[in-house]
Amino acid sequence: MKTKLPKLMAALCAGALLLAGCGKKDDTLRLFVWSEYVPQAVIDKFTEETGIKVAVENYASNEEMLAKLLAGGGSYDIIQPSDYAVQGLVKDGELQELDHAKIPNLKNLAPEFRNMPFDPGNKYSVPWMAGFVGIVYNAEVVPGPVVGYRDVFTPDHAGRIVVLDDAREIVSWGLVTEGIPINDVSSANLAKIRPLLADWLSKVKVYDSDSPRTPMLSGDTDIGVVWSGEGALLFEENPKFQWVMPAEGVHMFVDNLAIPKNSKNKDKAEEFINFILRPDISKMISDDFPYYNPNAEARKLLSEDQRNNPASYPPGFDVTKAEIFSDIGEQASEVDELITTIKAKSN
Ligand code: SPD
Repeated sequence: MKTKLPKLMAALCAGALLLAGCGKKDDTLRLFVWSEYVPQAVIDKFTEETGIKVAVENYASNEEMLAKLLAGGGSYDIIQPSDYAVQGLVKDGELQELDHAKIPNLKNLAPEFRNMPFDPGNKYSVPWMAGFVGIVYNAEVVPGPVVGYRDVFTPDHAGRIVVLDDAREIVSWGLVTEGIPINDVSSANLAKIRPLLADWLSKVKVYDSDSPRTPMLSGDTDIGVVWSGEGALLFEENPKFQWVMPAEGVHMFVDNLAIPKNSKNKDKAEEFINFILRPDISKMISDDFPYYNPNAEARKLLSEDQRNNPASYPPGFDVTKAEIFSDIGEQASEVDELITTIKAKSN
């Protein structure tokens, strides 16, 4: 036994993900972030400048991220939760408090993106990008006018529609169409919008939260309800892809960086957060993923074309008055169940 023990220890050390206790600490920064949101060039530049290695894992919804994080299925140093997810994580004590002295570039954020209601004082989170969910359509095929959700889910477009695979988002389209506030997700309100959503979803061809622009580009779909960054990329590709802020109502989402309570690399995580708040780095993010950039200094570096993209910066839309999702606690499972059931029935 005595002779085998060192070999066993060596094997365990070699195979272990976290090497603490084996004389060496794993100092790779582990990111768990939305797909199609963090440019590889940004990661590479961070590693080049700091020597810190980065590993990236992706998800396609807040719920997917929360399920994995809370089940302890991964060991992450940075996550990228949206507004309502930050609020829930803070409430449950799942995030580490940020040391603002280590993040001096916080000053670059536009005032309206500091101190947001889901995290007053940016105690636990820092905005990455903001955006909207709206309608995109191929004007060469869809004659219009397209002003709201009701113009998307018509018999004419049946089988030619792409939508986000995101239950909370889909439910919000039904709620605003029925004149119900987006955060009023009671069982009674869900029952009220069920027939409308069942009708709408029966006409959907593709559910895609990762890259809903892909079926639009390939011509598999003609119209869809997608993230504004995806609409902006389509518009950049070809202005025949028109962007519409739905007349029934639009909310804004704010996606953030935050450090989970189990991260052992807090200093490096804060270094990364400070890095992405640099105007030149934040511009690199906008170049690849043209969402609404909350970094006022970075926005000054954008080209006129970037600032005039109607999906990135919708003309006349006042972000300071925009509604934002809030944490709905236990009701989240009812939202998920509603959409899962409807989708299963329309298959
Ligand atoms: N591909 C990146 C998509 C980011 C979308 N933000 C999520 C908002 C959820 N309410």
